[in-house]
Amino acid sequence: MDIRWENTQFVQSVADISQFPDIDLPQVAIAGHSNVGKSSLLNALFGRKGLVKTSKAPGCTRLLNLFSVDDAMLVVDLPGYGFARAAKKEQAQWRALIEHYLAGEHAPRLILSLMDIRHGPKDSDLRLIEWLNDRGLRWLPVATKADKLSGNARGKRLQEMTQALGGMLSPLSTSCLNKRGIDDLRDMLQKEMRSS
Ligand SMILES: Nc1nc2c(ncn2[C@@H]2O[C@H](COP(=O)(O)OP(=O)(O)OP(=O)(O)O)[C@@H](O)[C@H]2O)c(=O)[nH]1
Ligand SMILES: [Mg+2]
Repeated sequence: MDIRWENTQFVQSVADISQFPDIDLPQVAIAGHSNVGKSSLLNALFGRKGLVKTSKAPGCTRLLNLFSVDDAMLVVDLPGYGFARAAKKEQAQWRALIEHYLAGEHAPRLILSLMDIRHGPKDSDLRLIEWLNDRGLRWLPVATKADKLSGNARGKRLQEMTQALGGMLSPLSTSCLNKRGIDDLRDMLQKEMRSS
C-alpha cells in the first residue's frame, strides 16, 4: 500500500540525543545549510502547509524535529549548519547534536543532503558529505528552490552539481513553490524505507 503522506504527525523535538525516543521505524534525516529549504521541503512532502515551521531568517530549526509518516517512517528535520550569525557556542551545540544523532544508535537509514540549486555544494556541504562517507552513512543529494532557475540554467546547474559531488549522484531537483520533484521524492523515499 502507498504511504499516505498527509497522514503525518509531529512526534517531538529533541535537544539532546538522550531524549531521542525509542521508535522502531526506518528513518530519513534532512540535512543542509541554514535557510536552504529543509523545513519547506518537508511541508511539501507531507502536503501539509505549516506543519513544519519555516522562516525567512536562517537558524529557524534549532532542534531535531521528528515526524512520523503514516506509521511507516520517521522523518527528522535537522538544524541547519553554517549559520554565521549564531553564537559559536550555539553552533557547536547544534553540530554536536547532529553528529551524535547521525553517528549514534538512532542513526537514520538515509540522509538527504539539501543544496540550493543556485549555489550548488558549499564547503560545509562537502565537509558533511565527507564525514558521512567516512562513517559509511548513506546520503542522496537534493537540489532545492529549482523554481529560481529557468529550464536551461537548471539542467546546466544540475550537471555542475553532479560533477562537484564526484560524478556519481545526480541531485533530485525540487521546488516547494511549484512542487517540482515532490512526487519523485515520495516514490524514492517509499522505496528506500520499505527495502530491508
Ligand atoms: N522560491 C523558493 N523559496 C523557497 C523554497 N523552499 C524554501 N524557500 C524559502 O526559503 C526560506 C527558508 O526556508 P526554510 O524551509 O525555513 O529553510 P530551512 O532549511 O528549514 O532553514 P533553517 O531551519 O534555518 O535551517 C523561506 O523564506 C522559504 O520560503 C522553494 O522551493 N522555492
Ligand atoms: Mg528549518
